[in-house]
Formats: sequence, structure tokens, C-alpha cells
Amino acid sequence: MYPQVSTVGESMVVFTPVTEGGLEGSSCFQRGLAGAESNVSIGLARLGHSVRWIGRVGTDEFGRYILGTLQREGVDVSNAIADAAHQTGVYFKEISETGEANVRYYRRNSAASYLSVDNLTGCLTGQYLFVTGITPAISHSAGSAIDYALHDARTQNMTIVFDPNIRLGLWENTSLARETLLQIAARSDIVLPGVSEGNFLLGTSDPAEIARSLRAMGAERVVVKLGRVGAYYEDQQEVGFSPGFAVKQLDAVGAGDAFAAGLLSGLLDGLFLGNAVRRACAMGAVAVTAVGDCEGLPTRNELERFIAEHE
Ligand code: KDG
Repeated sequence: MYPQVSTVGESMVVFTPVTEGGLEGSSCFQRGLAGAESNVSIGLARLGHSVRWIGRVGTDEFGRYILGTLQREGVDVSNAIADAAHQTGVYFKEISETGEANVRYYRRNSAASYLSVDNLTGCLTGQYLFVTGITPAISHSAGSAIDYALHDARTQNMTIVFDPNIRLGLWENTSLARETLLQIAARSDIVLPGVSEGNFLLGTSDPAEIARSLRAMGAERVVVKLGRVGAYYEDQQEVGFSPGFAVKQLDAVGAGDAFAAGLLSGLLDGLFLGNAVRRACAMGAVAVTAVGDCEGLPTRNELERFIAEHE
């Protein structure tokens, strides 16, 4: 099936302790697949959409695991690059009792950090391009690839969806992070910040003000994620708030990616923005009920059942 969505970014292997003691004390870890853009891809594929993930992994066991898993999920990896000279990135994650994560990255000089403009030439296709603020943070070369992707998507009339996904630990400094992410937001059609990301970028925690500022910069639609509370959304036609769903949160990592997948899915299905945001909130809620960055992403049937049970 021809991809409806293209996305580009770094995927990694994540290890999470399965015994007491966190990263320091635990001797047993569970392996999983991580990476915001591949999480979104899996979310979309499970909802029945066609999606292409473009990224660069090592030719090592972890790279093979990532590509094999994505393929089994139905994600198009035909343009992914296997890099024999560099390793696949890895990260470790311990989760607190409230489901918040403490992460430790081992991704410097990873295969993905060598992502380049050449790797993307002729690869982007579909109605939507989804990008995050993680990719420009990992290296200059990956940042140039994102710059090219935005340009190419614009030329092809694709709708650009941007999740800032701020990871300050990956940036050289905060002003470079702010400047780069605001530039990407201004070149995007749909921007999906969390409220604290809005505050970092624009100096306000007021969702309406965040949306207004991003729209004044050029974004057509803005959806501000308010965690378990729900989400605020705004475009030319609709302004509103969609409440969150009450669930027991086991692992918050990946909630924003599930949200993005739900939103894209709703828009691909032709829903109005408010209804797409409701689907996004439901996706985020289901995703946090399982441990793992992408393991909790529901199929379409599971999502519909969840929404019906919580209506
Ligand atoms: O949004 C979840 C991702 O952040 C996670 O899967 C790992 O991509 C990742 C990152 O860079 O933190």
C-alpha cells in the first residue's frame, strides 16, 4: 500500500529493569523498541494506516531487531539504511511508581546520528510528513536531513506535522534548542507541543496563548497536550478542549507519540480536528497503561472498545 504518512528519525533499543532496584540495582532488563517516530509509525500501522519510517540503524543485532519489528508491524522500512560502520543507539529507562521515567542514553555517534540529506532524497511520500525535535538534536547532519525533509515535503504539498519532543540533554545548549525548534514549528502545518514545551519555547503555559503564538508564526493547526487532563486545539474553524481519559498510568514514555498517531489517524479518516484530538487523547491514555515505549499502542478494535467503555 502506498504510504499515507512518511516519518524520519532515530529508533533505538530500550532496556527497562524488570526486577527491583532501578538502573543501578536491577540485574534483569527487558528489551523493547524505542524512538518517537517509529512509535508513531507502529501506532498508525496498528490503526490500519500505511506509513513509511526512514532512519538509520547499525547492521548489528539491535538494528536487525528494529527493522524486523517494524516490518512485522506493517511499517514500510524500504528506505531505511543499515549502516555497517556505526552502531544502533541504545537507551535505558527506569520508571517511578507514578509512571514517570528516568532515562540514560547511549546514542552518541549512533548510526542514526549519521543520517544525511542523501538518505532522504526521493524517499518522502504521502499526505503527511511527521517529524520531531529529537532528530535535529542528535547531530548537525541529522538536523540538515530534517531541514531537507521540511523543504521536500513543502514542495510536494505534504502536510507537515511537528512534535517538538524536547530532549534538552541532547542539545548543545538551550538557546540553540529553542531557536531550532521554533524555526521548525514555523515551517510546519500542525504543531503538537506539550504545555511545558510551549512554556520553554514561548514563555507561557497558557494553552490558548501557545496556540495563538504558533499560529501567528505560520502553523495552521496547534494542539497543546495537557497530559492526563486532555488537550487544547485550535485552527481557523475550531477551537476547543478535549478531556483526557482516566486510566492507571504505568509508563508515560510514548504517550505523546500515541497521541500523534491518534491525531494523524483521525485526520486521515477525515475527522474534524476536535474529533481527531479525542482519538489522540484516547490513544495516549491506552498507551500509558502498558510498560514500554510502543507496546501499549492499541489496534483499531482495541481503541474503539476503549473509547466505547469510557464514553
Ligand atoms: O517519545 C518517546 C521517545 O522519546 C522514546 O521512545 C525514545 O525517541 C526516544 C528519545 O529520543 O527519547
